[in-house]
Formats: sequence, structure tokens, C-alpha cells
Amino acid sequence: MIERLKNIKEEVLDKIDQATSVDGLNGLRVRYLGRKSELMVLLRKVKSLPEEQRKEAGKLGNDIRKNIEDLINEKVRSLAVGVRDHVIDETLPGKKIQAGKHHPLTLFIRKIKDIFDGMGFEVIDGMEVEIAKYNFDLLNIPRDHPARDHWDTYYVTGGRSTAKTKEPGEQLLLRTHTSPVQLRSMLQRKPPVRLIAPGRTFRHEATDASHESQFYQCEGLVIDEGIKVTDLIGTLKEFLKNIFNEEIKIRVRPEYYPFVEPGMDIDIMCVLCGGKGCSVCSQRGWLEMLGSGMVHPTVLKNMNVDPKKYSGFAFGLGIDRLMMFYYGVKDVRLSYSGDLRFVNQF
Ligand code: FA5
Repeated sequence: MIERLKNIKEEVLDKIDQATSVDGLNGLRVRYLGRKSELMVLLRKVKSLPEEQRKEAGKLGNDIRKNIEDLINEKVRSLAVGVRDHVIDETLPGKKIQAGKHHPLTLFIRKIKDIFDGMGFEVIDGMEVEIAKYNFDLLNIPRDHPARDHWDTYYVTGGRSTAKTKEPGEQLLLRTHTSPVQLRSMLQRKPPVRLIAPGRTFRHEATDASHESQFYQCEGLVIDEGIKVTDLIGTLKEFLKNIFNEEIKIRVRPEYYPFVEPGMDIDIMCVLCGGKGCSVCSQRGWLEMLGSGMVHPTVLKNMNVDPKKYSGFAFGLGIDRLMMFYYGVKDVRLSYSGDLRFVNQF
């Protein structure tokens, strides 16, 4: 019996080695370990062997059975992994790869930068966490000035500021507009300057189709000898013509901003409704697009620029609203919804 058991072992090890499929291995399992298999029949006969052979044959038979079982299981596992990792079924349809998309605001800001770059403007960055001195005081809006009400401000307590010049007791805030960049840019420059600074701004206000509590502005600043209001209007018209590839109807309204004199708001005729009135323009037919004006002499002095020699204009363009016009987006809040169905359209 011992000889036969050893033969069975050799035979089955050979077959396991040659097996190439899980089905084949399961067949070997039935053939060599099944109730009616030769090995099992021999094992059942062990108890009738003479005493001196019984122990050796019983141990050998059980070891062989366990060995066969382990080897079959191991090979089944390795074949299954092989199927998962290495075998390619070329007839299966390919997996769809989700390509990333740029947000429409990113695309639009790039377009704005390109156009101003082409018009000879420098493009600079500002800080989102500012100090009150640059967001308000040096822009001719001292503490207690009623104009501060126009900008519903998120003040920041604790935390670290990106504003390196923070002095003790200085109030930190999320900038309410990009205008502080005017002052900061002039810390390192002398006229003539021609620059834009696109970036995020924050206001604590109720949201609707054209108002968000975070939105993008693009500050513009030009300072040189003999700069006039007509330069401001001409620059903005040229910019809009470049964006839309056509002449865009604008209207200029006097507006008060403490850091410019005279100050004005510039509206664009709503291209979504053709001036008839819709939800985006609040039924007015016009959409307020930017604030602007001639830099106030006090602000020029705060920039260390001599107002007797130089003059300048500044503007703060609402990027989100212009982007809405450009792409035909009806609600500014979609930009910040995180909804990929929105982003995937651009
Ligand atoms: C200002 O913020 C001034 N700093 C602009 C300025 C710069 C004036 C330089 C003079 C000289 P205003 O609050 O009007 O102005 O905002 C400017 C533009 O930002 C608006 O015309 C509008 O297009 C956009 N804007 C304002 N509030 C929101 C908002 N809640 N959501 C989306 N866009 C907004």
C-alpha cells in the first residue's frame, strides 16, 4: 500500500503542475480526493492493515491528502490572480477615461489676462487676507467712514495673514475688493504704471443670480502724466471689444467711490436679453459690470506719487458677471456649486 500511495502522490503532483485552468484543477480534486478516489479507498483500508504497517500507511496517506489539497488550492489562487492581472480580453469595450476640465472662470481669467497683456498691461497678484489699512484706510475710507457700509466685510480673528506688513493691533479681513492691490503695487513701483490684478474677493451679502459672497474682480491701474477719463473709457471699450469680438454697448453713470474722483460705474447692455430685461440683469436690461474713476489725489499721495505731476485711472471689473455674459450663464451661483454638469459644458 505504501508503494501505491507514493505512486499516487507522484502522479497527482505532476498533473497539478501541468494544470492550466481552475476547471482542470477542480477535476483533479474530484479525481484524487473524492470519496470514491483511489486515495480515499486506500485510506479507508488502512484500519484493516497489520498493526506494524497501519501507523506508517495512515500517516503517509493523510499527509499526501493534505499535500494534494494545499497544492490544488494554491494553484487555483495563482491562476485566479493571473486572470485578473495579466489576461487581457481585447473584445471587451474600453473603460471611459474622465478627462479633467478647466472651470469657466479659469478660462475666462486667462482670456482677460491675455487681452490686457496684449494691451501692454503688467499682470500681478494680490492677497486674499488683507489688513484694513490697505483695504480701506489708505484708499481714503477711514474707520467710521459711511462708505465702509458698501463693503459688508468678513473680519478675520486669529490665524496668519499673507499681509506681511501687518502691524500690532491691525485689523485682518478677507479683502472686499481688489483695490488694495493699487496701493501694494505702488510700494515697489514708480510711474508710469499700467497693470491689472485679477483675484478673489469676499463680501458678507445675500446671494442671488448676480451676487455671490465670494467672487472675482480684476483691478486695473494706470498712472502716468496726462492720463484722462477718456483714456479710461477708451481702454475699457477696447478691452470689451476684444473679449466679445464686437462693439459692446456700455453706459457710464456717476458713482461715488472715496478712492477716485470723479467716480463712475460702467454698465453693459445685457447680451442675454438684448436689453429687454431678464433674471440676470434683474429686469433692467443693463448689468453693472465695473466701478472706476480717476485715482483720488489723496490716494496718489498715499502711493508716494505726486498728484501735481501725475494722474491715473483705476477700475474694478466684476469677472463673474462678465463671464456670465460671455458664456450665457444665468446664475452666478452655478460657478461655485461644484456641480460637474456645469463645468463639463465649457
Ligand atoms: C468696487 O469693489 C470698487 N473697488 C471698484 C473700483 C475700483 C472703483 C477702482 C473705482 C476704482 P463695486 O462694489 O461696485 O466696486 O464692485 C465692482 C464690481 O464687482 C461690480 O460692478 C460687480 O460687477 C462686481 N460685484 C460686486 N459685488 C458682487 C457680488 N456680490 N457678486 C458678484 N459680483 C459682484
